Amino acid sequence: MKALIIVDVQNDFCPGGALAVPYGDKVVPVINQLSNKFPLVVASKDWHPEDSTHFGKWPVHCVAGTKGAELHAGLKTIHIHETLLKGTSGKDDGYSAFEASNLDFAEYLRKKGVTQLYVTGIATEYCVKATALDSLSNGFETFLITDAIEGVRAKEGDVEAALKEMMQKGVKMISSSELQHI
Ligand code: VGL
Repeated sequence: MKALIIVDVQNDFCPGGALAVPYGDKVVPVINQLSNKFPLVVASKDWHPEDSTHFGKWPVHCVAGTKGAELHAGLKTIHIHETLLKGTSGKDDGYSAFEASNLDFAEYLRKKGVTQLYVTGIATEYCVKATALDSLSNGFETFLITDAIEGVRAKEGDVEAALKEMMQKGVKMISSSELQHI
């Protein structure tokens, strides 16, 4: 069984947000086209306390309960079965959806009979990569939907390096058009 994870498609990672990813919102229509094709869809949210140590590395973003932490208003949520909250402790970065504090994501997927996880969202070099690599280490066949992700691009080459690392470790690359008839 297949599942789709939508990583951090939140206002603060989209243009106008506190940690805006260039073109972050471009993933929204692509994900909307895909979400009804999967029997199980889960979204993750960065959900930090105001005084998180994570803000030593990054501008303050996705503070729990704020507008910036809400999912992008254009994202279709009717197919989302669960929302994972991560980075909640104030001490952890919470890059991976598998670090969620409100649900053991790996166990949840196993109980539902999921064997393949398809990864989408923001941002390619951080939360998307961490989620895809944790998916592999938890034994799921892992796919990255390459036109449904966007990178921070703090430095040139970061996105390409992240894609290469994921591929070398066993993440399979697929485009949304290849998934139209699953
Ligand atoms: C993220 C940087 C800092 C992400 C989160 O969602 O990829 N990136 N916090």
